[in-house]
Amino acid sequence: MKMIFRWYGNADPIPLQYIRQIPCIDGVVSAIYDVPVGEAWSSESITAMKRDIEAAGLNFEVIESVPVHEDIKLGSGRCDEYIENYKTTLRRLGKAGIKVVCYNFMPVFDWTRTQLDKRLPDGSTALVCYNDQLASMDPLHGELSLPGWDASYKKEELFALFEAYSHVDEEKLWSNLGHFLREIIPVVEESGIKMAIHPDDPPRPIFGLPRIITCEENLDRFLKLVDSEANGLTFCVGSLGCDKKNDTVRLIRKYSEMKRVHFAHVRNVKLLPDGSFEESAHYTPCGSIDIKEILRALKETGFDGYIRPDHGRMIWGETGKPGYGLYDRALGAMYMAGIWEAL
Ligand code: DNO
Repeated sequence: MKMIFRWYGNADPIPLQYIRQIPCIDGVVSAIYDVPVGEAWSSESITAMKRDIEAAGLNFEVIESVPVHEDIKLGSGRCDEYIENYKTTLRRLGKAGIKVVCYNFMPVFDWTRTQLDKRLPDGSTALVCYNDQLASMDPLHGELSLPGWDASYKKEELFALFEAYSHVDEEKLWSNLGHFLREIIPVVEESGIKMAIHPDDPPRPIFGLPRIITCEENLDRFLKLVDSEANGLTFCVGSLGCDKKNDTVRLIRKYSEMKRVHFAHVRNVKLLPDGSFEESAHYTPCGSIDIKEILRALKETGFDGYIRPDHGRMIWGETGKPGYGLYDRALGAMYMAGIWEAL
């Protein structure tokens, strides 16, 4: 297992040197952020990022994310061209020594919360998702943009996207995902990369848009779309775990045994009776997920992929990108490294 830490490139307020000082960290997971979604990343940008990261004494083997253009998810517009660009990026990443690429197939919105700075009883702040608030949010008329997303849209673009998705139901989304995978998996097999899809967060349709990477049945279906080890998962414990029907400990054991988990995002969430959730500290007693059992499942199945602490709370007066401060994620990483060592 290699413990890595998400870093948002040179614009990230957290310097690589600070990340290097967390004892258990092997490397960072990052992305090229200044290329419009759909265009290919240049070899120069990839190499430059790798050079900066390695100069700080860290490894760079995982990308999160190469975003998938909406035309690919919709199967329309410039879909074919964007798939070709995606393949070009993958080939370049393979040449630069990248081993795992995380991506998602969520229509329009990546992770969604109703509040980014909910004060918890201990004075820290965390990301939360309350169902009643989510039900009353209207992305077409109200304000909705969350820091951390790889893309945000102008109002006119949003209207056009919602209109386009009104013709795409879950089955159509499955078929577009299948087409995308059949195109890219042979390329990554040659490039030595493993693809790792991120589950939908939260794992249910939102704002009337379809979401399919949500539960065991669908993860099984996903893995069969292209039955290759290179077609794998980012097992995001917090995303899948915010639906109480997903038994994350059993599922991570199952998919890790199948050698289809290449990257694990580990965080804890506190589930509320109506299906709402609050993100909590990684420490098992703080949330609803047994983090030590998650790590045990990985350990016992010989997991040799990458793990990163996922969203942290804001603690000790830190300000910054919600979910992506230094302190609480560092605590989470060390907590997990401690469990791993003890196991
Ligand atoms: C949230 C992240 C996601 C993830 C993408 C992967 O904090 O886990 O934004 O990076 O869904 O494409």
